[in-house]
Amino acid sequence: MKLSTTNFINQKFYISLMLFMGVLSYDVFSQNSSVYVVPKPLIVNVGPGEFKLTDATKIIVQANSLAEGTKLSNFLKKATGYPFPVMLSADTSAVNHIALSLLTNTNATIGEEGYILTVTSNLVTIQANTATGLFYGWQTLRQMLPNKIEAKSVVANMSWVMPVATITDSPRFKWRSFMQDDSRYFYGVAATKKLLDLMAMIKLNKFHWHLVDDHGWRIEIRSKPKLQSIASVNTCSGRNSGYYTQDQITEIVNYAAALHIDVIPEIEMPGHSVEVLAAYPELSCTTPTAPYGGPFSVQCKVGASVDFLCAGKEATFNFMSEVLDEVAPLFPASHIHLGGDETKDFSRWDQCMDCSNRKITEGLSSNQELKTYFMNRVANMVFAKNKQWIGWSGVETNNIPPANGVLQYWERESNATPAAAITVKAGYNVILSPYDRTYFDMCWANGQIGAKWGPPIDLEKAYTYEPMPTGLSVLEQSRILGVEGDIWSDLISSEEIKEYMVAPRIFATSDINWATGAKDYTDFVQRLYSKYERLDSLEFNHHKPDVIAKIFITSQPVTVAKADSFYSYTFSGYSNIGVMVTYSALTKPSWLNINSITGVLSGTPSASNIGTFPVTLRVSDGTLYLDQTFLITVSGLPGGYQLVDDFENGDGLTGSINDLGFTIVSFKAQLNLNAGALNIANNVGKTDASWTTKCGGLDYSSYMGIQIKAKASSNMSIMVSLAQNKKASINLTTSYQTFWLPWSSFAVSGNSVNYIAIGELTPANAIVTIDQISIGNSTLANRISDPAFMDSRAELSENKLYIYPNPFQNSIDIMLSLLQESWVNIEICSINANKIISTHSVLMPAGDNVHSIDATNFEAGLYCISVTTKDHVLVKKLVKFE
Ligand code: TNX
Repeated sequence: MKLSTTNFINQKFYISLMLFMGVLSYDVFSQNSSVYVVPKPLIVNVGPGEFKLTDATKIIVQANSLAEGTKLSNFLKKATGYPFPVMLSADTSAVNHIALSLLTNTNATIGEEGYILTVTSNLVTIQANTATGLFYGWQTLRQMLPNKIEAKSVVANMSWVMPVATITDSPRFKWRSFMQDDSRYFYGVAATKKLLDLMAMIKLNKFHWHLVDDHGWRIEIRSKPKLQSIASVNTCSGRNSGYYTQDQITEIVNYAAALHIDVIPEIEMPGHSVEVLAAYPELSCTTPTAPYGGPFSVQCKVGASVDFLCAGKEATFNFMSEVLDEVAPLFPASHIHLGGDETKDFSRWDQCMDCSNRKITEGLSSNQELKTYFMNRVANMVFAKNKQWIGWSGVETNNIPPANGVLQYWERESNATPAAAITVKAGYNVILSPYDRTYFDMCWANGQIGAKWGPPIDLEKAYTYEPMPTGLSVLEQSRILGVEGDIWSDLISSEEIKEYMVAPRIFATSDINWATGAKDYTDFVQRLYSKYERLDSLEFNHHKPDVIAKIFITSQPVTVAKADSFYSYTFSGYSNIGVMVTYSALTKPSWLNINSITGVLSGTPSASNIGTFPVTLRVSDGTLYLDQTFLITVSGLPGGYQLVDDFENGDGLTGSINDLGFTIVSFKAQLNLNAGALNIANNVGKTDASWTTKCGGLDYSSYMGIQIKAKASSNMSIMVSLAQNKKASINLTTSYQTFWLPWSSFAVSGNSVNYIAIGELTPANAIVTIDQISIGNSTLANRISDPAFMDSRAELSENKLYIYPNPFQNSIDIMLSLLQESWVNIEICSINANKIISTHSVLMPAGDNVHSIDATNFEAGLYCISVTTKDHVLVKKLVKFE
């Protein structure tokens, strides 16, 4: 499959000439993928535009995607504070939602774990063959949102946007594994879950749990109490005691399952087992003077003990059988790891009477054959539980694992790769974890903390590992199951150090396992930078890039703003040496402000700001800086109709309409900008007319204000009608006159700014319909059917637009009649919350249409519904939800 990355966003990154601590560094790179996702997705097509999460965004699911939709909702809620209701629906036509669905016809390209993620400006869809695919789809979605989406509590003033994109993705390897060694240092439930969380974000799917070794037994075996009371206790300096109860194991296994991670327990044998002998010395070899050795103790020092489980005694196999009887049911995964490594010094078996007898009775000629016998017997116990087993290299003979085991090669790459080729050619499955590439307990660099028996593993060394031997057939290649990253804990004495060794090298494990195509370290590093901030949000300690200090820009600019609406975008940068950075703008439009601490860009462009402007932002740590230039396009209304309800002045309708004792059941208004002055951009104040709703004078009992401010020389007419034969008197005032206008339309013309207010509705409880307000000679009806005012698209025919019922309850029905097929946008704003809460884009045929909007999650209050074709706001109505 071909990897193609297309980037439509015109964007360049520059690292300026930097003088730092006497080191001159010049580094220029350009972004080659504007989605910073690890692991790299297969096919990415980006932009233009963005999708924005709002407090009205819904998650649409069917029964079989409900679980993933709920997880996504819970994830997104944390940082945004939005509700993200999960709705069971087959109808995915409404906008402003994220729809998760399982494909009804299997898509072979994406396979069992892949997904197709489509982000448009008004909806997001994730499709997959399986729930796992949906899960990985939202892991990608998650990484396309601002880094702060990982925050554990609500982050204010954020614009939660992701770039418009289509991503088709599936993994290269199916065994994408990470190992944690709990024996040498016991991490406990919370730390283990934290690692699983990180693994899931980067699509690792096997958690290999090294639970037992010389330094501690960490899984409760109820039939073997001394494993708990003796083998799990390690009081040596730098080590600790503890074990996972079976309930905790189940808790973690279930937690992992929700993250689509299988947990593979490792029960080491026959070496690396001295902690078992400390508890049950009778399982050790005979000595020249006794039936078994000891006393043994749970080990302190690094390195394997020479004392193994005795291969001659039946008690050893009974012990293993009883242990596996308890272990196997706790782990639903298909495999159990049986260790089998590092039994180089067989001196104990050599001197053991029981082992000698075993060799004689079984016709075994070497200790290696005795070990094979040992592994065969235990492997058969595993098979009896319908599971496969895995062994570390060292367990095999001539590259062939005993008892059809999966062989995990840990030798250095130069040995492991050719050995793996032999094993797979012989028909066996292999997992690769060469210590010089994947053992993340190795130091990052010489002189730093960590193991030194292999080479330092920096990020590049971790990332550039290519596991596939050359010259294999497709079938043989499929037996290379995948790569494992390993965190051994021999030299680790805290969770913090573990995390530092793990991150971000674990991202290399992820990319190697998932990404197809040529490795590109620069691209990997670029994708990785934004993950440092995520690790910070996840409070996951990490190693920082091992280069001279640099500033990185980690945000994905969104470059479209809309006139008259609030624009907010978080510009984020990162200093790799942890120095605090500040933000500034070198060039920017005047309406845009930047917060120097948070990097939030915000402002409200007016119609006069329509156009495209370069914005150059600078992130700086005081010494170094990095500039990023991008273009912001302010798109406006193309002229024609505009009704501006800016809900300013305290939005007097909020909560007060009830106090007034009546309900506006519908409101249609249209401003006819005089034919010669349709170009908004050319007009002072940028709207030829505007209206605001407010309770003037704050005296609700006597005055409800709808103020209309019109440009000089405008003609206005206001028609007011009352429903249900109610009576009302309407007081219209201008700045220079007062008119009483019962039951009729009223026209005013003037040569100065006119203010008209409607007030004093009597009696209380009258239901009023303010049917139409127009400025100019046209009425709504003739304007919308007049092609001269409209573009070539169909528009509303007649003023047939009804919103009912009102007050609405669980749904709002919008009825409108079109002259011909047209896209119609419906925007619902909450007057109480003073913001747009939901938008719908619907392609409607000519004729009468009814569009229903689910309002079950709306809170009681007043809403404004505007109906737009193209960019023309045709009508706004006030409706009420009880
Ligand atoms: C090798 S290779 C081990 C572990 C140690 C690790 C330390 C292999 C299967 N075992 O027992 O913890 O090195 O780096």
